[in-house]
Amino acid sequence: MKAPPHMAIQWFPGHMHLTRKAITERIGDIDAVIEVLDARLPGSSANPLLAELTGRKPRLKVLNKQDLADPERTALWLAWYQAQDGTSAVALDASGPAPVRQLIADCHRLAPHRGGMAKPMRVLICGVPNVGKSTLINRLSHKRQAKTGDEAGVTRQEQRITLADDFYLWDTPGMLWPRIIVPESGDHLAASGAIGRNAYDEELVALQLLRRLQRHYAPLLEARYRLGLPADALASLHDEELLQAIGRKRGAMQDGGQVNRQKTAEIVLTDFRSASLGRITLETPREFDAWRAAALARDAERQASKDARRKARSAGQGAYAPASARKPG
Ligand SMILES: Nc1nc2c(ncn2[C@@H]2O[C@H](COP(=O)(O)OP(=O)(O)OP(=O)(O)O)[C@@H](O)[C@H]2O)c(=O)[nH]1
Ligand SMILES: [Mg+2]
Repeated sequence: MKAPPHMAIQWFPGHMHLTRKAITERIGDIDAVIEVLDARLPGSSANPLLAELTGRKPRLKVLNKQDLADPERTALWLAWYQAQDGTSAVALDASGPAPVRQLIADCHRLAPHRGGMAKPMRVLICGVPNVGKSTLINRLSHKRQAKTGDEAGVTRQEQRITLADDFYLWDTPGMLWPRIIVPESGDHLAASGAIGRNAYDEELVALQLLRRLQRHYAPLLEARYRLGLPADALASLHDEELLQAIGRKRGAMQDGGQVNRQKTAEIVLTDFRSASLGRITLETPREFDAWRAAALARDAERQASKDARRKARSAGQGAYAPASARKPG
């Protein structure tokens, strides 16, 4: 079955429920929370429930995979977060020799009363699946203590990692939230690899990704696929035509000489994920804010009309019970 144009991911596997529960139970003994975001989609990879789950614990946002993201946009996001009260944010590359150890100093700054054997620092690391939590932890501890892998859902259980005698980290399984209200976020999370392969339609996600790229990164598309089109012509192609053109160029054909759309979609997604297309960020703070505002407005409207229908129904039942429902007098 095909998903609607913006796929709804109604998805909350069991281990995510457990993670949510584990965070709630653990949070009392935590001194700081590191929220790992994907620098290619900082808004969409931020868990809207996190504030609720972590209460008033000091939080640090890490924009990870900055090596894959557009540096100009990463600067926009950092400025955006830093302008918010009580929020610190840094951009990192957990897989490279970046100044990851600066994070340790950041945690001490966030929770200055902690440290020493009697009061060890306890830091919880959370974020969506596949964003690089375990990689970051391994980099911090200089050891391969946490299992990592290039797919969603590698870490299955909360795990405590000892960084030093007075510094503990908790690695948690990647977590999504029960309902993704902003449709663009669902698409971006799927494109980034945060969502298990079977929970979305690759063709639809690739088409949406191509539309985003046409708008902001047409020259990168041309550089990668050599379609022989000037940037403005490429940007105005129908997404479906663009997919077809890429498929033909890449020889992703099927019997009968037609383009294999599934295979082409996979090529586009792989090229985005590996940054073979170049360094790309799918959203700016302003765009994301506008999407969220629109989504919340649509949601409120839906809720209001649902409430109105329910009210009408119950009023109807009270005042005009159908004859069949009345007891014969
Ligand atoms: N290019 C790049 N790749 C990264 C970075 N950090 C992590 N990765 C890769 O991203 C993939 C996922 O990393 P993990 O550390 O397993 O991610 P996780 O957040 O622990 O994932 P789950 O346990 O599934 O929730 C791996 O293939 C890592 O090598 C980064 O900063 N840059
Ligand atoms: Mg992990």
